[in-house]
Amino acid sequence: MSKRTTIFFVVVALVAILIAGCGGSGGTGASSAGLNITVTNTEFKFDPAEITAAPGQTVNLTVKNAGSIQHTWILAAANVKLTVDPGQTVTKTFTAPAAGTYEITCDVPGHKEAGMVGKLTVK
Ligand SMILES: [Cu+2]
Repeated sequence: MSKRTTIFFVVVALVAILIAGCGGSGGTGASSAGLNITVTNTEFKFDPAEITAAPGQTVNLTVKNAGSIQHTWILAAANVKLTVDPGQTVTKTFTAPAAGTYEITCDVPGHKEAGMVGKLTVK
């Protein structure tokens, strides 16, 4: 490989890195972009149990109940309470609160104790 060819490939690689870098920062920097999250409830857990959002970000939440009894998905910090019957899917759009860590629970008696606890991390 000649010296000139080598320089050409180094320049191409650098441009590729720059383009990739711009795309990445554009995606994470836009906190106003909606975040789509789908959670599946079963006995007795949320999947995923832990979700992450940016402060003030619009969150389009979908909660499915794949279990055999009723469950809820509660994020008190954002005033969200979804009650989902078995086989049902419920959606809700809410605004992520300020930076912090918030608890998500199912308030059907005994479920939280059985492990229906999740976490929203806002950062
Ligand atoms: Cu439950």
